[in-house]
Amino acid sequence: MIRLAIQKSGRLSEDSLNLIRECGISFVSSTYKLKTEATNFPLEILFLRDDDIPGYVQDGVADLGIVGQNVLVEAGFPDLEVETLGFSKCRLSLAVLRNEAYSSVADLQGKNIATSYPQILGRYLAGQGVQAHLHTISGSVEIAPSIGLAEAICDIVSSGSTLLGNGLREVETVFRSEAVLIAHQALSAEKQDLLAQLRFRMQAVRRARR
Ligand code: PRT
Ligand code: ZN
Repeated sequence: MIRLAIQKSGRLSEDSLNLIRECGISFVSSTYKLKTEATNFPLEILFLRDDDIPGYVQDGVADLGIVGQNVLVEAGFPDLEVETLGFSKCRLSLAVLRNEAYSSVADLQGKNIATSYPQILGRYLAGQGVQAHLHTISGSVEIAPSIGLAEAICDIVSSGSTLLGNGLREVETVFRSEAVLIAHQALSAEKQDLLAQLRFRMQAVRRARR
């Protein structure tokens, strides 16, 4: 039996469940249950908050997980990735108020930047030789400039309409992300074999979708 952690409810949930089903794996899921067992494959599914998934897989509490690369890299475990899954594509971008003058990332020197991704952003800015004050907030990051908390933000963007709606302009792409399959690094031989079977089926699903 191999244990897979997926997001309980959020942007990754439906696509994660669909992928497992398209792999030919059947299970019953209910909104109240935090785990379920597949009926035709030795798989147990755990439903968790996405932020908890990398740590659980790193520790081996879960053998496998499905999570966004943004959350995986921010958590500090990029090496757990074994397969890109092609859904939940988005980018982590820097944005400033629409009317703010901006010509390059050097303009952020000494500025306050609100973000939920201090690790990824910190590395990016260091690579650009820019020193800024990072304010870590866990949600509603887009409101920070209009209430005077920060001159810029760094947050997840997909369509761009949230930035637009908050009077913000996207100025730099810091990181590109999609959902990935992650695996514990010391799986038993039996679990490695189950992982290989799952990856084979996931790759077939992706080829069939194209
Ligand atoms: O409750 P839990 O902690 O499990 O969920 P969550 O609220 O932390 O995450 P959730 O469900 O919002 O997102 C899960 C993952 O989906 C993220 O980690 C990304 O990998 C991916 N993803 C893809 C997105 C988006 N697109 C996205 N648009 N995550 C968040 N957003 C948000 C963004 O933060 C911003 O507020 O949507 C807004 C921007 O969207 P646009 O379309 O207006 O640009
Ligand atoms: Zn989360």
